[in-house]
Amino acid sequence: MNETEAYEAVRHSLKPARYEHTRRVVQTAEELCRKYGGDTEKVRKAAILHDYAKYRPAEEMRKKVEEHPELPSRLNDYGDELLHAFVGALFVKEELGISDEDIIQMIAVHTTGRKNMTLEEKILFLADYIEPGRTFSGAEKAREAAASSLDEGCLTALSQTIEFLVSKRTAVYPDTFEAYNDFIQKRK
Ligand code: DGI
Ligand code: FE
Ligand code: FE
Ligand code: FE
Repeated sequence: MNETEAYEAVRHSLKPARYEHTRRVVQTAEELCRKYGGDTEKVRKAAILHDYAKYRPAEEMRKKVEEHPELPSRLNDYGDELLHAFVGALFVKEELGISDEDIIQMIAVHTTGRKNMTLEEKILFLADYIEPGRTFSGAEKAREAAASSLDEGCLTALSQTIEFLVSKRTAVYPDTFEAYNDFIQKRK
């Protein structure tokens, strides 16, 4: 599947505003690749497809988690927002025939992050958080951090996400904490 076909697939799956978000994530991820390296072609493809499952019914995604032993069953205990990333990674494999594991993993961890993220995973995770359409308080702080360090950008995004979830009394997925701890412990 080439980029044009990938864009077509998401254009039909996403609302117009979400499609525009996707285009900005691709642009931002490409800029981060230029600055910090990484496989631009893979990052672009993952960025195009990253929110592919955003509008799938939560019930369908929860069922998918139950049916698939390769997806951790605890995913169903953390609210529906997480599912589009992990289940979306499975859908792009099954429905769009994407077979590149690096691309699939980038999509799977784009919402939560994880311990030992690859360069490309960090870039997509951060691009999703700082694309120019993100106007929430904190996005600008993450942009500033990202200007001098990819890891500091990710750490800022992770810590603000955790603060946000805690302020809403929402459960935090363990991978999000593990990603946060990992960046803190590797901080120079
Ligand atoms: O899909 P997007 O809106 O572009 O962005 P995203 O994939 O980063 O999803 C953001 C949502 O995910 C937001 O509502 C917060 C939620 N989220 C992020 N990390 C966690 C989380 N929700 C839970 N329960 N636990 C997390 O660790
Ligand atoms: Fe997302
Ligand atoms: Fe399957
Ligand atoms: Fe997104």
